[in-house]
Amino acid sequence: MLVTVEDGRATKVAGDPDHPGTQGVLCTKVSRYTDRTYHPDRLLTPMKRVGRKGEGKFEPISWDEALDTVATRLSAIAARDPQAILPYSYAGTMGLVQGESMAARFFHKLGASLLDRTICASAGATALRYTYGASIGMDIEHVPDAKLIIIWGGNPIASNLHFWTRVQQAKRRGATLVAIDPYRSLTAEKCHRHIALMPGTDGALALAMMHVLMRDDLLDFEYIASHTVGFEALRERALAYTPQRAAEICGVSVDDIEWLAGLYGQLAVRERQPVAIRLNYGMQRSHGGGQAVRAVACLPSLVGAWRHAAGGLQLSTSGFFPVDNLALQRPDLLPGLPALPRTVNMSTIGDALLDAGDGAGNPKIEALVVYNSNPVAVAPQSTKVAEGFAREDLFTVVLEQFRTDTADYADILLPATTQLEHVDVHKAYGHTYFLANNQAIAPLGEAVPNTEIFRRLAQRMGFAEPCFADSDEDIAAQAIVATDPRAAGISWESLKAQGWQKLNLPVAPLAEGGFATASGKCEFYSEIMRRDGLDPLPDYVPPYETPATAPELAARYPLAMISPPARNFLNSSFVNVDSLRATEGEPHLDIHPEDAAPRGIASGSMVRAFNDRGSMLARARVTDRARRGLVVGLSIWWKKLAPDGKNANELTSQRLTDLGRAPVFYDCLVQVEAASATATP
Ligand SMILES: Nc1nc2c(c(=O)[nH]1)N[C@H]1C(S)=C(S)[C@@H](COP(=O)(O)OP(=O)(O)OC[C@H]3O[C@@H](n4cnc5c(=O)[nH]c(N)nc54)[C@H](O)[C@@H]3O)O[C@H]1N2
Ligand SMILES: Nc1nc2c(c(=O)[nH]1)N[C@H]1C(S)=C(S)[C@@H](COP(=O)(O)OP(=O)(O)OC[C@H]3O[C@@H](n4cnc5c(=O)[nH]c(N)nc54)[C@H](O)[C@@H]3O)O[C@H]1N2
Ligand SMILES: [Mo]
Repeated sequence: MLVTVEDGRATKVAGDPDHPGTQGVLCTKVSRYTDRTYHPDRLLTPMKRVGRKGEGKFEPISWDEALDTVATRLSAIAARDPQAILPYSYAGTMGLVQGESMAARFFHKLGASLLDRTICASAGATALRYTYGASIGMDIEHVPDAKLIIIWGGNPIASNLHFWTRVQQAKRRGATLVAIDPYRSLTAEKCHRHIALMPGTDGALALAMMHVLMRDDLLDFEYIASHTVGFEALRERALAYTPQRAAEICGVSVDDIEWLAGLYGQLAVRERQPVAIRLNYGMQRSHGGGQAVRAVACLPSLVGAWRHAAGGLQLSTSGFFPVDNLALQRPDLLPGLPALPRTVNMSTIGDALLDAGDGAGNPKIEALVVYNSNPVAVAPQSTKVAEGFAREDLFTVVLEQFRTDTADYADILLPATTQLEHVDVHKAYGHTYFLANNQAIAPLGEAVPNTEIFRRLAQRMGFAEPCFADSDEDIAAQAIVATDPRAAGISWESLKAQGWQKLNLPVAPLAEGGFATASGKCEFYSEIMRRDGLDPLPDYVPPYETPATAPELAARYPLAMISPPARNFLNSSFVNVDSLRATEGEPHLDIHPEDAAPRGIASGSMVRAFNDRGSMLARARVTDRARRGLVVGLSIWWKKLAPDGKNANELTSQRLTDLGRAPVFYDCLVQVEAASATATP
């Protein structure tokens, strides 16, 4: 991103036309980044709460008062049990410097509880680790040469624009595009074929595709023999998933499955053409999300798709980046090693805050320090999250740019800089370039970077290790493992001068195998999973909440609800930028005409979606974009900007995925009624 600065003020942001990954394009929301930075509601001084928790009444205080208050409270709690302190952070910035560097050092030295950062990607990352050994895959820069592109559980027009640009190039060159998505998203409607399965059933679909490939000998036997483990066992498993059986589970036609598997195998094996799968997050947000990713991840190895630069699969490229987490986060500072502090899962923060503790190794959480996250809006079952945050005996510190739903519960609010105002280094989302975030403007008001807040706190708490004096540039320089061949020629010095540098990777990284597993092969059968007490083969693990698995619940709440990201928001970021919120309008719920009619719901009317966990109001859009049995509420709205002060996470559950302990946002049964049928909220 290039920033134009005039008289110290950022006046324009634009994509860097020279960057091959993004080709000069910014997505809608980030192109409004200056509106966000200079937003009249920016938090510009430290504040202390003067109203009730959640009410949002604050008064400015000095940095000295704020830091003294925080240091005093944390020291007192740490003297009793540092594990009663919990950091909470995720995607506000995923920069290596402003994310988990100085913050991690601070909490490690303190001996605070560890946070299991599962809220987004851990189901799929765990599945890939078992299957490929790491989050690695094809380089999407070659996608324009693919002949078939399967967009599986992703909506790249909204959430991965730079990949979509390349998909369109491939389409112009004759590629077939397929979307696998319960919802006819902006992306699905532009694909040649859309397979609208029920949420959480992808594992069955992938196994039935394998069934067809095996039945019809559409297999790359040479690749399988040289670069995979467990083919015979996988064959036995897949043969149980006939297209007929999977069609019933997924709610799709047998023809959809036969057609897709046939085309995939025919192109890859018979015609030796590149076939690509972009696997995204949609399929990961149900009970069986981990195993679904594992099943899909086996497909390219069965047909030898990796042989081509434009073939294979990509979920994430993060495993390619040689990042020195030990230097950044300094886990060696933990007191009491080799024993570790307890770990708290961020995806069940509601229950964790409401847990009274047991006095023995599992204390009640007494202090919470939130940065880079808005859990009251984004974490599942948010009625519980808000109840936890409202605890009078909880001391809450929030580092923020804005007064979010979470900030409203803070005892102390600390103003953080935006990315125009600080230094950082980034891995990439879907491409393979390291990026430097150079500082463009001076911090606004009294805002300071996260790193500086933890540096100042460390000093007040008497943490004397030299790493607490590292500058942001020092930390940036420590982030990259200089000795790793993938980082040859890449250092902070060169990166900050050039802005971005591509990792040194083979053009088709898995063409000759070389997976990051212990065997060096793609593990259809995983001995490590067996040892971990898990099913060593991919399987279909049904959602928690379906008529088949929870018939009594489904009788009361017959509709499956998903709440994927809206195009103009970034999770809950940007929701408060008026121009972007105006484009999204208001919270909507898409519902199929045949589900709307019997409920007396007309397009444009207010509806209430509810289950035993909570409810939310939304404006109905009666549309066959949502398949029958499905409702879709694009997210993540700030609760306080919604008509009833609620969002989709009032309805989601705190249950976890089969692998990776991740949330199941899209495994959620609800009922919907016309809002007029209920009392006003
Ligand atoms: N504009 C925008 N871009 C973003 C974000 C954002 O909030 N806004 N968030 C960023 C982040 S943190 C992430 S993790 C990614 C997420 O972005 P994606 O990886 O695209 O994932 P989702 O948006 O969760 O879901 C994508 C699609 O999956 C579908 N889906 C839901 N359930 C299922 C299912 O069970 N199976 C299948 N096959 N499909 C399903 C949804 O209908 C949706 O159209 O996007 C990133 N990019
Ligand atoms: N229902 C439903 N819930 C979801 C999802 C979904 O699809 N549906 N998606 C899930 C996913 S994939 C993810 S990744 C999570 C994301 O959830 P979060 O990690 O909470 O991400 P955001 O909602 O973007 O909130 C980040 C906050 O960090 C702040 N911030 C940004 N930069 C900085 C900084 O430099 N310093 C500080 N101190 N603060 C900063 C922003 O102002 C913003 O309020 O939400 C999850 N929740
Ligand atoms: Mo995410």
